[in-house]
Amino acid sequence: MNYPDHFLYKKSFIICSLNRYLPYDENRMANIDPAANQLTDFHKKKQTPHRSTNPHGCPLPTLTKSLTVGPRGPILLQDTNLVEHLAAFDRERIPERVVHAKGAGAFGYFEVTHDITRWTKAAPFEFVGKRTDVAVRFSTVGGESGSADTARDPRGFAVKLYTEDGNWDLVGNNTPIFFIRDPILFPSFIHTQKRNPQTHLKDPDMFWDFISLRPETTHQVCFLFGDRGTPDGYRHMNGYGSHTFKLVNAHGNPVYAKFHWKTDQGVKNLCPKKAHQISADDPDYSIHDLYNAIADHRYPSWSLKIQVMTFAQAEKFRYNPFDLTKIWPQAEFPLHPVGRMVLDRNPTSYFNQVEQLAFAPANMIPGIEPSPDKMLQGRLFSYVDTHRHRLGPNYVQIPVNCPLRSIPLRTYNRDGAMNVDTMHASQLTYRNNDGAPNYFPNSFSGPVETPKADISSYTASGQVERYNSADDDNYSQVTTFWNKVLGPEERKRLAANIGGHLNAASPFIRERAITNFAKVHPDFGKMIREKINSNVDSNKANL
Ligand code: HDE
Repeated sequence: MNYPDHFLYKKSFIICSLNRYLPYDENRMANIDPAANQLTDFHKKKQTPHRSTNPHGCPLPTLTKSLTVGPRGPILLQDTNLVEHLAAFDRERIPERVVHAKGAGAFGYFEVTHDITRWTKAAPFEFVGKRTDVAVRFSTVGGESGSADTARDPRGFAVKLYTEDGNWDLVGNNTPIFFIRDPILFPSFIHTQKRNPQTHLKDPDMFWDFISLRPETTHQVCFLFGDRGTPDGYRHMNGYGSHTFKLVNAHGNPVYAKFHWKTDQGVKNLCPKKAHQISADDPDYSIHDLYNAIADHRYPSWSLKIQVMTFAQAEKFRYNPFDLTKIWPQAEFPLHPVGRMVLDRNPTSYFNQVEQLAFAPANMIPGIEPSPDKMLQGRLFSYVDTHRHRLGPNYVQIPVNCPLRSIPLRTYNRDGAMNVDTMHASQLTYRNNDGAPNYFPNSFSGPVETPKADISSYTASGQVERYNSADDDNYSQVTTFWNKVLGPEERKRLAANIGGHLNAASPFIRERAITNFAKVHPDFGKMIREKINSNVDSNKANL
């Protein structure tokens, strides 16, 4: 039998959730790879098959024989079941996410463990012990939907909380900071992480050209090329809301805050060699690991903590507290415990519940508001825009995106492509608004306004201008990171990882990048240069 490579690999080895290599069949028999057993488990539950139907519910006489004139064809157009089958297949794929295309999803709940109502009136934090349903999607960023899970890349950490005041999406990463601080640079930045439009290859020149021309990327690059750049699956990494948000309490008093999800499994990373090996052996390692942990009832959890900054502190703070390339020092802004998120349910349809899962930083609820962070402001637009393109204008009616706890849901929006709000209403909360008027104001008990849900008022003033933030202190926090956070071995690994990658860029780009890293610390630049030189020497030795 001519198995594709992927099958051969599965037959011989599989990386089980315990992170050991075991022969595939042993894993199966020991039932420690529930993902691999999915079909067998289905078969055990369902001994007698259902009849198959076409999508309109009509029984199918055959699934293997087209309708032809004579045994050799041609095929009749009358074989509408064949036509329907091929047409559905032709349309199976939707556009993948332009970034974060590869990912894994799961469901569970968030539970409040500590009262934070002095800072926010947001529904999920109403009282200690309150539980809110969540949907989570973890992802890599740069690769396509078939790319390897263990690539060096930031990881997405997106959480949707289904609250009574609507869905709140905290769409973060596994890093507390980001590469850039002005959203106008995002498309260019992402282009440099993706493929060269002529060669369709990843291009180290593009990557390092941009990075070295925009030194505000330095801080995040040091996370990316450090140990945390290759986390061991999704369960062993922290998540961060990253931006500064505004929290508002029931009296309308605001503070600024940052969200941190701390993994209860402990942070665990893969060394570059192992990450590389796994990318060949099990490119879906992280999906596999998450699925099996949940199927085995080893439910992963994260503790939510927040940092809080008052408006008075923000005003006097020594740098821009809304700059996404910088952290807030925990010595000055300590972490306050809030609650715990547990993932205890796997998706039953990857496509419906994960591929079509749509997060948007704009989805905020009363008690949580945007700060002036320019990056966050840019994101408020971008996500809903991409969903309309990727999933269609009524993407919120896809059950996983529906604000299921916000009942009754009443909107003056109507119709549009794929509006299904009256179909099987038991699942959905729209139901054409039960016949309520579709205009406002009206005299017929149409849904009314909720002034209390409005954002807290604030003053904004300043000269309208395009401000250049390129040199807004790009190095001092990175220097602290190098001097105080990293130990000698971590520094060596960071410099070696950067040197190994930078080596592939053109010499003038390399020089510019080394000059930037040397501004963090002269040793840093020196160690990167040494790594590059050692690569050159070993290349010569290999000739
Ligand atoms: Fe995203 N980002 N992003 N991003 N992002 C998307 O939305 C965008 C940024 C993040 O599992 C896209 O639905 C802009 C920061 C995650 O479905 C897109 C900017 C952070 C996910 C988009 C940023 C993120 C996305 C692509 C700069 C961490 C995956 C598909 C202003 C704090 C969510 C989609 C999921 C996805 C735009 C920067 C996290 C194109 C314009 C900073 C976790 O809309």
